[in-house]
Amino acid sequence: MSVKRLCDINSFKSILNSSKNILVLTGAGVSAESGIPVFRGPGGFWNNHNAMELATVNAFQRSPSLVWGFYNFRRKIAFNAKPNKAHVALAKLEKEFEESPGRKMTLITQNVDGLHVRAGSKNIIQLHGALDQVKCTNPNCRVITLNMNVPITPAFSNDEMSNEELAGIQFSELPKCQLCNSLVRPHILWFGESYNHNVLARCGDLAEQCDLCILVGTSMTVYPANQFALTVADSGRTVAEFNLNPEASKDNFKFFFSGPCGITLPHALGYDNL
Ligand code: BV8
Ligand code: ZN
Repeated sequence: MSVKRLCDINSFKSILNSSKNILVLTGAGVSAESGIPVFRGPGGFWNNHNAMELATVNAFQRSPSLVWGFYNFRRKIAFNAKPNKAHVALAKLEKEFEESPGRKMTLITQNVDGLHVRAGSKNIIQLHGALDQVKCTNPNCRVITLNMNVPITPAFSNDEMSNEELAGIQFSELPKCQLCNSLVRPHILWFGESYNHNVLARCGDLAEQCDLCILVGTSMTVYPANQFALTVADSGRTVAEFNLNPEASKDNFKFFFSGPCGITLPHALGYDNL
């Protein structure tokens, strides 16, 4: 890394305290200490499938029951997980900003586990959807509903089912829309699916307008979610990254705090007694 990286808390805190408009971007690493496997690395596999292969429209069209088996597994982990101190610290920071006139904090998360919402974050964009919501596949319906059922239907009650057994689950046993009885899918943005144009435009505006970007627990792999922090840094504004290691970090990110963000983030934000 050619540029010297600041990781001194006092310099960070003085920039934080003078910031009016903060954009926080989080990825799977912010939920790792809550027991949610990150996307890449060993956690990115389920039943010998790479998560990336299953998080696609083609996979769902090929075998909706196998993909529902994958999401049923992830829903169970997410719904039983608890927000960790990084989630709580970000919710606390947002509340502090809300209470000081003229200051704003917005959180964009790539995660679908819902832990930021459960920690109390309100000004949040769940860019890739949420595990606790399902969407009707009927193009004339497409209703999105909250669904916390674990298992998603009784057919998925055995956690040890093989890929073959999952693929063999009958269509009649898959989750259906309460309005039109069509098949529902996870309300998740899959690989190859386009973002809602307005949401993407809003995220771009937030990246253009913020005076500080706090980047937590992301490998910066997924496009275009990986562009927002680059927009901030490329325009000379401050990006402070919190990650286990500088694997995907950029030279023009002004701060890099290395280590588990459940420890480094509350400390940097001055919340040592969470
Ligand atoms: C789109 C829902 C067009 C699913 C997700 C080739 C090259 C480049 C790009 C592409 C390409 N081929 C295709 C693309 C585009 C593709 C893409 O980016 N693919 C990548 C993977 C190659 N993108 C898309 O398809 C997107 N759509 O591009 O449409 C378009 C574009 C613009 C405008 C209109 C249309 C849609 C992508 C949405 C995918 N859905 N989630 C689900 O969850 O089931 S993304 C998925 O990956 C997760 O949400 C996850 O959050 C996200 C990103 O990964 P990370 O969050 O970064 O997690 P990762 O495991 O990678 O890293 C964890 C990090 O945490 C590591 O850095 C680690 O060090 C750190 N960490 C771990 N523990 C800790 C920690 N840090 C701190 N503390 C810790 N304790
Ligand atoms: Zn419907």
